[in-house]
Amino acid sequence: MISKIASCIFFTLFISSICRADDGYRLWLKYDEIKDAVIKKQYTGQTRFIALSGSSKTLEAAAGELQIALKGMLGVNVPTVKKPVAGSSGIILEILPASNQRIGDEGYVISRQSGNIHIAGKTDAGILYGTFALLRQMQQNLPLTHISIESSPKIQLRMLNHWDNPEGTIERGYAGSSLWKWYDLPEGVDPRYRDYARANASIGINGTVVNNVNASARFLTAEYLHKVAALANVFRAYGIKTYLSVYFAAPKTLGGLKTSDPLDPQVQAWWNAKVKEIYSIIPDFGGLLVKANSEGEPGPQDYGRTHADGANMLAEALRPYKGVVIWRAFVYKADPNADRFKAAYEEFTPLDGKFEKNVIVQVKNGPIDFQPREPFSPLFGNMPKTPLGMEFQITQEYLGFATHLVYEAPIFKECLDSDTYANGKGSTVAKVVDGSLHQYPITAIAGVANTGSNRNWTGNPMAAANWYAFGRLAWDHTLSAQNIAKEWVKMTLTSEEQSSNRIVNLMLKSREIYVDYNTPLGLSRPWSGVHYAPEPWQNRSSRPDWTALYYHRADSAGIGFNRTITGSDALSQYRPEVRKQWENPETCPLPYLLWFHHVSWDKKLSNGKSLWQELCTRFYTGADSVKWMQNEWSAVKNNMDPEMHADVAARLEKQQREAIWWRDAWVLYLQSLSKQPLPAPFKQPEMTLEELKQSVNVYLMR
Ligand code: GCV
Repeated sequence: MISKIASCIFFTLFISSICRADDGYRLWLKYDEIKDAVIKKQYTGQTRFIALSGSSKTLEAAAGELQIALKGMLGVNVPTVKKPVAGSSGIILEILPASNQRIGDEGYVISRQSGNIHIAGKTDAGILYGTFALLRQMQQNLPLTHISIESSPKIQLRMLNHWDNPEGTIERGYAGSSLWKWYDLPEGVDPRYRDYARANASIGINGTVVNNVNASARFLTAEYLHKVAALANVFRAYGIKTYLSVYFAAPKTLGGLKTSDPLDPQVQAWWNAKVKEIYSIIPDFGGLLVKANSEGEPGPQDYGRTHADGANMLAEALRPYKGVVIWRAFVYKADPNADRFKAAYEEFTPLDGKFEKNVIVQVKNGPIDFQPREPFSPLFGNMPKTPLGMEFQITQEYLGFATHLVYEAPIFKECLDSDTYANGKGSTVAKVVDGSLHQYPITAIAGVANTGSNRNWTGNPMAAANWYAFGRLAWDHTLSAQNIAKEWVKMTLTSEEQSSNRIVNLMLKSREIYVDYNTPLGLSRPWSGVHYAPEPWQNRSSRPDWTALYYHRADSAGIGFNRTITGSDALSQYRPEVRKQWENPETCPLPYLLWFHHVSWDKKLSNGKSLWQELCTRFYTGADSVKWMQNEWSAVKNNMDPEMHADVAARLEKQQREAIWWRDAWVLYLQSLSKQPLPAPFKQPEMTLEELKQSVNVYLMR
């Protein structure tokens, strides 16, 4: 029997959402009534019952989801039964034997047999994923008559990383405050947690790290562990394990020990006891995520130990419970002579093979920090004996927060499809991460979440597509950015064909447009500050690698960071096939040019323009293209919810202004160095450089 309470919660939220304009709360799980009468009739005839023989919270969740969805889409109350009803057609949820070779543990098979739709999996979670896959088909009004889908995730741990703090703020969060109401927990359990779990399960996410990697030791107190347990209790039915980020110095600060040295037996004993306590409170706890010796966080190097020493100590504590350590490779030192690009490789490759079996090293997609475009991190392909997990950022720290529309699937795909050449041609980053290249025993992918307390979860309703795309690619990295966008748009915005195609096209172009006005030709901007306003002139900070100049190196001769052998030689961290292409400015792809070369303003590029002309062209066409985005968006107005349309339209308007702001800041600043006129037909910005700097200062004022 389906838990009445659970159905009731879903239903209340669901109905309250459909009674008003679309506020985005339902994300891609809208289940609006199907307008096409023929399809509706077909579906109704094919889904007269839901048969489930077993019983578990996960199966109840699957059946409950089907009931809500069918009620919404078809307007019928579909009963759950123990056995298929003879003479009628329905959906059968069934467990496959563990020996089944066709699918993995979390995989599913959807098939048509004797008039019924079978959703089969080796585990209840597999059936739940299959259920959502079926609903995805129905929400797109695809025929079910010969449905035959078989799918298993390519990566084992598919996680969200929340950078949420105990007081409710979110580091780099742009959609309100934390979803987790720490002060109400563990007694107060917001029904929204279940909807969060539903959304994640629908895209195959099976793990969530609930707190910031800049971790507060508070999360390790019994008080907070019980709060986290209350969340885990909700997530469990949806196949989601809960993880925590930990503060490496907790043995000292929380445990009162004299040290947090990972090789100190007392420290090991402290972590052993702490982990035991965690599992006594959260029996299916997933493991620990650690940011150590990075940006001021404590770590094993504080005691002259290595990252492996630190990770292995935690691994030992977690091993009895089959928990994992996820150790981040995001490290760099404040050395004015070093190239930050090289830091992670230099610190981690010597440790390859030195980590315990239950350790995963989590690597950001690029070598620096979630830039609008980065080459893939050279760690991928260079640690064959250490499982490397991928860390993408879904939240738009460098992508215009919740204002600018940037569809991120092309960013994720670009990295996953990059060839590391580690084992010859075709050794893509995706094959490293899914374990197939080096036969990693555990595989993981994480996305830094963009969710928050805003009613629509992600601030910009279009940013929900990035959450969706991350999950879909974490499940199957071979999916295309276009198909993912199509699914999402149909389920979320509009099923009208022309409008849907228009929005998909707009989404697919959005990232390149952003790069053009923001960081074209391989520029980057991880300089300190809020990561929103243009400040290419910024040259003062507590550390050199937190200035803009450190990254773009613009001067009177040209612009870009020389990472060839005559410069920092970061390129030597890549395989020869990659290095050879990128080290030669003539063959280096234009999108990466300034990542690797300091190029003179007059240098003729492969397209015949000088660097200066090409940069200006990108800045101007990028900013102009936002106008095009606005027009495209206007054109779909009549085919989608007006409230949601207006919300995005307003954000695009601001994006348009800010694209010009970025364009002008770069152009004026670079012009002061290049001393070149703007190429025709571009017009000189209205503000002077000084006025523009002033406008940024005002923006940054507290
Ligand atoms: C959680 C960047 C961000 C920080 C973030 C850090 C990290 O530096 O600006 O906010 O800290 O990356 O990934 O650890």
